[in-house]
Amino acid sequence: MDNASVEVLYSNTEQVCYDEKNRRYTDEMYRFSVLEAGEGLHVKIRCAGEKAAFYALCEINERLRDGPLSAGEYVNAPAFAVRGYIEGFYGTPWTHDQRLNMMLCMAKHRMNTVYYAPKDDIYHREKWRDLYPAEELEKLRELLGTARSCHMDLYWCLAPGLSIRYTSPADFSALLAKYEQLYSAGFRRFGLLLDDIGETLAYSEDAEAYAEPVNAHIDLICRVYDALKKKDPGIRLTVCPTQYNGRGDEYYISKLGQNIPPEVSLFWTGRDICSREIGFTEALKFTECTCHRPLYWDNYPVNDEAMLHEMHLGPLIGRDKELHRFAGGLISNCMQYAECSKIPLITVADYLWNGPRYDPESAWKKAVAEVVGDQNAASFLLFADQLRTSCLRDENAPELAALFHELERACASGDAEQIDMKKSGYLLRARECLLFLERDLPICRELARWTKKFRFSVQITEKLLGWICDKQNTALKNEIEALIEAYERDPAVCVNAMLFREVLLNRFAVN
Ligand code: LTM
Repeated sequence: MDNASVEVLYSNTEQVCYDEKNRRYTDEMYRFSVLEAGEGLHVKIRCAGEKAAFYALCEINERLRDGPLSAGEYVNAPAFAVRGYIEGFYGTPWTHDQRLNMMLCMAKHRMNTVYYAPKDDIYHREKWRDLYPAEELEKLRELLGTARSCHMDLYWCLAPGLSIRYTSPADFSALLAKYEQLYSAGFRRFGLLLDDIGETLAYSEDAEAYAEPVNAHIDLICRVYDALKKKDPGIRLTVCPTQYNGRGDEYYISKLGQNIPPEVSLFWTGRDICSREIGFTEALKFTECTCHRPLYWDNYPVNDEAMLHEMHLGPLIGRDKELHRFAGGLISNCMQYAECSKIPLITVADYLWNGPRYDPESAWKKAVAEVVGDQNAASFLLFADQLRTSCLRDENAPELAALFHELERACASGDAEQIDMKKSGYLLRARECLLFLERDLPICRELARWTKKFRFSVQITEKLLGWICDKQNTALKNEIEALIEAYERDPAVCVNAMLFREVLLNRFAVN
């Protein structure tokens, strides 16, 4: 902000404000007045503390991207109290720099929570008993420092469930020693993750002592929480249960929830592992049965395991606008592709800040512009349009489908100018996009597999655009069919070949 003066007044000695709209106390609410618009801008921020002042500045910056600030009063507070992401996927963990960079980016979008839980960090899961070597610990310490400086709560998580003996005093000591190591590095927020482990107790001593896994899990959670609380009453603990999706009234999750302290947070992925929709009635059922508000571990945009051929670039959709009233928070599980994850994550941040006013498509366009740059956004959107397939939706490439429709119409009416305009407009953007994707940038490197498929898709589209107005050309039709077959052999998910086939089968034809 050039020629601007910003004044911050911390107005509440209790460090919290009452947010009428969401009916809760929060230290994240702020007001600011813009006293002079245009040149010589003067902004006065009033809030409870530094975190809210930081959020006010983030909003001011974002508004300035769209043009000058209008004079007036602005008041804002987040919908969800807990807003964040988790590095909780299978696959190559992010690098240290990617982690730092992601945290700064998401803090700017007013997320406030990060979970460190990469399944393939061996010290997190496979070798959970081993302490971090000094160099690794130092990186986690630095991560924590950055989290503090940008007002993020960083949770460090341990996943001992693959091999722990619940009855073993040695294993319990190893578990505490690991938390102790991270406590000494400054961590005060922890996770105990029991997802993706066997559904029966593997050791006979455990089976004898506990009879069923849920009893072992309750006992472990209570012992860990007690020990950590004794060390420091200020610590926080989040648990991921073994049954982490469903209706919320099942035996395991009800018993677990009812028998662990209410202040321990409980992760829940919704009806499914990757839930297409998350509604507030399900959240209510979960709360009623477990005595905990669900802390959603939202498996979007993650694309590991069975989803590894998909690239999830679309915006978050299918989450109830009022979910914040019934949930403890929402934590979005990311892709191993850090740069690409930013696009959907920015839309998640928008939803979490203001669910009732969230508009997926406009949030998405802004996110794309931020990540790839304003000058590349229009052409990149054409590619991103083809990378929407995920657990959230089956429909893909609505923009391309619309183009086929428009061209059919233009050909039917013999409007040569329209035909030319449509074709050349699309192909120009596609070529611009391919030029961008060839650049040596982190996001382009991450997208390489999908770029290859997109190049193919553009080639088929170009031929189809010719064929729509030249349907007697059977040689061209055969050529396109052969190309579609080859296209389908590449497992990377881009436009569904069905769309191309529908054009060839005249499903878009105008009668
Ligand atoms: O969702 C949970 C709680 N656990 C795992 C994640 O680590 C994994 O990334 C996702 C998506 O495959 N599915 C899981 O079950």
